[in-house]
Amino acid sequence: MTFISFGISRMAWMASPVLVGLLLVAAPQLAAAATSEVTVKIANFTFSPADLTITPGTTVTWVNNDDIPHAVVETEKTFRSKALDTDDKFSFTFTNPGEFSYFCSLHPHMTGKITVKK
Ligand SMILES: [Cu+2]
Repeated sequence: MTFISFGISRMAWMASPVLVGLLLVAAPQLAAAATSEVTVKIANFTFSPADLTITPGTTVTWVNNDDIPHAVVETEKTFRSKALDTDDKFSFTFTNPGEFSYFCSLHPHMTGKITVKK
């Protein structure tokens, strides 16, 4: 009995620095992810801002302020909205670094870019 409880407490003692280390590594990233939200307006057939740089974990929300429908489609189909009517929104959370070019599938001359930098 004494031997078993000694074994468990020793395991817990060995594991705790690892757990604390994991929390220290994970906590700042969770906090950053929770606070990063950016809006891209769609108005007058233009994405605004059309060129946006963010960090991983950021959620971008597109809002259609025009009186006609628009859609947001990434060139390599990383994300794709349905047709957005007036005041409709579409959100995508970027987890990986990279450049993401997108356009409106209804008006392909409307283009924008999201750059995700570490
Ligand atoms: Cu459009």
